[in-house]
Amino acid sequence: MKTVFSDVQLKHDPKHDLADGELKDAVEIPARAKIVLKTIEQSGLGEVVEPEEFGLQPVRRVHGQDYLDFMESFWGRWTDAGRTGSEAFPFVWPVRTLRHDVDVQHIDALLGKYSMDAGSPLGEFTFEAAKASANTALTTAQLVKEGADAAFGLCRPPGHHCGPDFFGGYCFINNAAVAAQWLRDHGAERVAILDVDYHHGNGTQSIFYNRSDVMFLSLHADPKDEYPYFLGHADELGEHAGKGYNKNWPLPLGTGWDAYSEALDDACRWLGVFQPNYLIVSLGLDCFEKDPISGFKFQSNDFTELGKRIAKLKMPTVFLMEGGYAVDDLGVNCVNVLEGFESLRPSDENDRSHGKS
Ligand code: Q9C
Ligand code: ZN
Repeated sequence: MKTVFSDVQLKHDPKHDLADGELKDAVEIPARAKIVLKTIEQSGLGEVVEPEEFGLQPVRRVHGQDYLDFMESFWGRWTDAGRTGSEAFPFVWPVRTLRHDVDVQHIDALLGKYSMDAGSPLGEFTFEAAKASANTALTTAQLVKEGADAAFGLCRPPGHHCGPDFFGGYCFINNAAVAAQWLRDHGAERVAILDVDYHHGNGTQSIFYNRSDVMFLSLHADPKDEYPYFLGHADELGEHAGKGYNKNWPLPLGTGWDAYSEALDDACRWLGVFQPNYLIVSLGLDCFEKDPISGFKFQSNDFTELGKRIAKLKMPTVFLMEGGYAVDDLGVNCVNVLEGFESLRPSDENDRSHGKS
């Protein structure tokens, strides 16, 4: 299968990560994408192609114009405000009892208004890289729409924590949501998103929570014990038209492949009933036992099994990278998923465009 990636995605290069009461070294770094790219190039998976430019129109289908305007204008405002730091961290939010109706203009107020946490540094090139990452997701979806059985978008920065009008969890544009909406806008009746990142995909869930045309299924560390804490619980089943089209499998810290695969089988049954035209996999690789910020116990081989299980669904599949921070092993773990998939679905035999020109 093809991989989509652009070097522009490397321009988001955060230095710090506010975690555990300390300013630590950032973990969502360009080296993640570089090692995945290198391992893919050394594998027999297939060509790496550059994303096409889709512009902001498909992104606007998911994110509010005011949020996108803020992201676009952020660095200018930051430097105009005399800030010299190379990256910004929000630190005040309009929580209960504070006003949402005030038209805030101060840079620190705007940072709080449009974010969910203080752990996602925003730098000069962050939004440029996020737009390139969204183009990668869209190009990957387009390859599958045009007949590829599957394709891999090496998205980075990731997307699944980012909501309609806020960034957070290292995410600035929700790549999976943008790709799902684009497939809907280009003729697909039903799209499913299977989120296998270690963290709950709160942004993606929220974007589609009231809708029956995009199903969201997520397996992740129980938010009782893990970020993002405030969403991702088992009783979140969708609302209004979306009731019954959202499902979470919160799993205990320490979960390994055996328990995980039972939940995954359940998720696959949901997908079998929904019968989406396309499956988008939010492919986090942070369930790995050596992930520095996570608490699951996947071995590298388990990622191969994950790929095989997804292949058995027999659905046109758009893989989009999300998290995963054990940089040294990230390439192998990612390629294991994709090769596991291809071991049951060789891409040359399954291309749905065969016979077409
Ligand atoms: N002490 C993704 O995997 N920070 N985002 C955790 C740990 C948030 C992860 C702090 C982790 C977000 C896409
Ligand atoms: Zn994650």
